[in-house]
Amino acid sequence: MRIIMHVDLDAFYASCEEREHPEYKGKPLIVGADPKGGTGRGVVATCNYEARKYGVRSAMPITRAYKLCPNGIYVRPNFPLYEETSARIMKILRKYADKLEIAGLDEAYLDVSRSAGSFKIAKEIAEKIKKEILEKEKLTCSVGISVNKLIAKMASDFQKPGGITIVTENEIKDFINPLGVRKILGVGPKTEQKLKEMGIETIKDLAKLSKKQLIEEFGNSMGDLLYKSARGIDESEVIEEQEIKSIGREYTFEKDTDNIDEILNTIDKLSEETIEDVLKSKLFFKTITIKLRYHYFETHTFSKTLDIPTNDLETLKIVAKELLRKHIKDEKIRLIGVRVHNFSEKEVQKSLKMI
Ligand code: DCP
Ligand code: MG
Repeated sequence: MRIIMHVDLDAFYASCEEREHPEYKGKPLIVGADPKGGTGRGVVATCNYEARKYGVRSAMPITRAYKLCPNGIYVRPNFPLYEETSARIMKILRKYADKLEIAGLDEAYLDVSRSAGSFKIAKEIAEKIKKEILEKEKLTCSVGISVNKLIAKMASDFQKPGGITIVTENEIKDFINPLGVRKILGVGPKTEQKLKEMGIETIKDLAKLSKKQLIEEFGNSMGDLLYKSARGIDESEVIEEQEIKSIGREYTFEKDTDNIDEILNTIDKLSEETIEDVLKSKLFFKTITIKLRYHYFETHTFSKTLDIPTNDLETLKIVAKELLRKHIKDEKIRLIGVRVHNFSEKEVQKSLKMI
């Protein structure tokens, strides 16, 4: 039997901010765009549990949050802080796992089948993890423990903040039946809406549909996912990522800018730094992605995949700038990023190089 743990930090960005600014504690705190007295653009990234009492939620327009909670503290996200904190937390988690899969800045799956051997020991490990993260990082997390990733993730969400939820094989059905279909990883607002129109709201409802029906309605891969998930089945492994997935650089402007020369020069600089790392890694990339974050905190990424792998600086600069010119809106930019991925180890003959 497998024993899989999902660890998810509570109100992650907001908790990092509270730790750095103890004066925020106990007050509703919203991390995201500037509400500008109710006229701001952009969305809530996250908020602490005090703010959630007012109905504020992740991804909600900041104007709506401001209506719900005008007296809250509103701060812009400090991504370097969250990234550094996350990296230290993942290091802690790694010690306890046979295999660790980092699923986001604030969440990871741990395969503890061998090191725990039983749910009882797995719970003790979860308690140790919570204690160590609290002592070292002053942050709380919630943990789900079950026989696969799907149920472990649902379980970590079940008693937030701070809970440890164990769902054994025999308990899976009762645990998932009353949950909304949206709790299934991979089910977004569109699938949720479509299911709702079919009269399906809970996982119990979903389990009544045949595999054939689901595949007809949602296609092979989503149909199969829905069919298996409704039965608590998930065979996917916890996957350690050792190899480099992407290389890139980001820059936050001192002052938000719409000066196109300044933006293009920055892309050149970021491209140069990126290529330095690419050359060190001896890798060749096929895909180039730029990231644009506007002053109101909306973030977009745009990519282009080349026909052949390269490590060429000029190619990177040209494609990155072409992507920028094609997609930039007439708004001030807060952050810009250049990233390359889709690596291979072989270069194709130089004479074939093309964009
Ligand atoms: N996040 C975001 N936009 C979203 C959802 C999340 O920017 N729509 C960011 C902010 C969160 C972090 O990702 O702090 C982790 O996401 P979670 O969904 O785990 O949310 P939280 O950790 O904030 O809260 P919870 O206590 O519910 O886990
Ligand atoms: Mg979280």
